[in-house]
Amino acid sequence: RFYDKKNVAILGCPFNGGQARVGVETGPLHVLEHGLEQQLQSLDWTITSCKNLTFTPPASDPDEGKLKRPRFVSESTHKVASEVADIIKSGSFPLTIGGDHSLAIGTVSGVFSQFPDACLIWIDAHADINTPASTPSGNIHGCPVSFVMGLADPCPPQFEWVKPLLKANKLAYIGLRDVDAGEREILKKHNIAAYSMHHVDKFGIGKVVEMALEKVNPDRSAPIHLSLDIDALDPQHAPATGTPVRGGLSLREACYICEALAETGNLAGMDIMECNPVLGIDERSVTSTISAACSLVRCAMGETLL
Ligand code: 5AB
Ligand code: MN
Ligand code: MN
Ligand code: MN
Repeated sequence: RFYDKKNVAILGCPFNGGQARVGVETGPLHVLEHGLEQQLQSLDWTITSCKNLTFTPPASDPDEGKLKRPRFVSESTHKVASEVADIIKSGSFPLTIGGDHSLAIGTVSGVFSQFPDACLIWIDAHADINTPASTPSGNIHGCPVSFVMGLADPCPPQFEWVKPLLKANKLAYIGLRDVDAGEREILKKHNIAAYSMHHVDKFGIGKVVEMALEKVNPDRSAPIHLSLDIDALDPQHAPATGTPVRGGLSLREACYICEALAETGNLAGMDIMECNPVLGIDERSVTSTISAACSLVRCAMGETLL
């Protein structure tokens, strides 16, 4: 294990600067109000800290090329990176609750600064690997992977602190179904392991997880960081999110991924991102999204292992 016995530190990140829709910053509060702490405690985890960070937008934050709110995202994710690194140094498992997925610039930087040989499993409808040049929207939540791989060339000046710690052969995706043309090129060029919904249908989720682990963690000994975007789930199960795409993972398939990673005993960090309660059309759609997020965390933290 990569942390002291069943110690977890929860990092709430009420951050929305990586995209345009208000409400995603309320995700952490909803997840915690749903009882996640008690749920983890009943799985025998000790919560060593549960901190809510505060993020204050700078007075001035002009676009950098196409990128929107570059300073706000950079300063916020830098803070997250150092918090995550501190959590790991203190011997706890870092569980980060977003907030939008640009936060992963921070979580991945923090985890890989402590575990340079780690690998990254990215569960998402989207590849989030746009560069400052390829981004169609300028929203940085569509770019975090390219930043931590150092593909942003030139690196935007605000993000000079981000080190290229993630190598292409240490990254695997599951759940993709909305990948931009520029992203497709990048995935091909770097030969990145990418399992789309097509692969999930073709091989079944069990085989897909096995193939992903074989690619990024062939001897099964490296630490694993799991970054989970709730929009990986089909909108039927997680409607309250900013960029829903139909035809996604069933709740069981997503839970299975988390369980299989828990089963490796090598999880070293986890993100649960992009729940946006404000976008739920009614109370039920909010509750189902938040409760799905909590289920996925519990599965990754051992709930369904017998
Ligand atoms: B999410 C898109 N590829 O770059 C872009 O929700 C969508 O963190 C990004 O996965 C979605 O704007 C980012 C079109
Ligand atoms: Mn997504
Ligand atoms: Mn994402
Ligand atoms: Mn999204």
